[in-house]
Amino acid sequence: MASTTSPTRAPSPLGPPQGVTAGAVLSPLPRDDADGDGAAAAAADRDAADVEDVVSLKVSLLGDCQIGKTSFMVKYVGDDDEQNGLQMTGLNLMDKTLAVRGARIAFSIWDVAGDSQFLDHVPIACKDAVAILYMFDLTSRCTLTNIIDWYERARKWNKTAIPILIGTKFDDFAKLPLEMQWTIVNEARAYARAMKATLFFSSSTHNINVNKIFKFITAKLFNLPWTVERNLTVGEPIIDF
Ligand SMILES: Nc1nc2c(ncn2[C@@H]2O[C@H](COP(=O)(O)OP(=O)(O)OP(=O)(O)O)[C@@H](O)[C@H]2O)c(=O)[nH]1
Ligand SMILES: [Mg+2]
Repeated sequence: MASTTSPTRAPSPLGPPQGVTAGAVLSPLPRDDADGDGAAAAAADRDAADVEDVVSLKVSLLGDCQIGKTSFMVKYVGDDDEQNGLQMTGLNLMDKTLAVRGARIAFSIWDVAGDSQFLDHVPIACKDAVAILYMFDLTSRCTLTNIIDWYERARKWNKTAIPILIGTKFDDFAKLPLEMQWTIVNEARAYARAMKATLFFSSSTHNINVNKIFKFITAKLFNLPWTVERNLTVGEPIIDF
């Protein structure tokens, strides 16, 4: 997966993922994630108006307060471009456009603040999402327990999105005694199984498994021959499915 755009007018070599139409969710960004490459950014600007070339994929982030949702989104998208985000009380939106095998994909990421006063945003954030990221803080067990509530809230509005369970702050978690980690690993795996979700431990601070999660979503949606490696070693960032 490249992070620069490769404009194409031919039908997407990927074909649309199930239930997703090109440009269906949000307009593409005025610029892409070109790692600071000015030429690539300019190219992205030129064809930004060409919505048909872009497959929009909406992804929602849910979970308790202060578990690291916004940090995760900002780590993935980058915070150096103020144009690619939209902020409302309790709801943040960021877009990131990338090229996959000659097609352009625009991830539209909807981050709902965890406080209960913002629960009204859950329906709009979940409708039409292709993936829902259920997030909890690995160092706070109650945030994992509360995942079940987030799951039920989201499923009311969207039963087809790919469910992903994400344990955040792996950097802090890795400092805990191994027995304590072991307990949380087992509990998180049980939740993931119950939700039929893929489980990832991540750290935005240390950039662990952030890009990989979006790569996983892309590969799964488009049936790309990229698979994640399972990692069940306690003390390491777990990936289970
Ligand atoms: N150690 C560590 N801290 C993190 C990580 N990600 C986020 N944090 C910290 O966790 C706190 C909350 O992060 P946010 O991203 O604001 O959490 P949120 O889930 O968006 O919170 P709400 O918007 O209130 O729902 C901040 O102090 C972050 O710096 C991480 O990977 N490791
Ligand atoms: Mg937030």
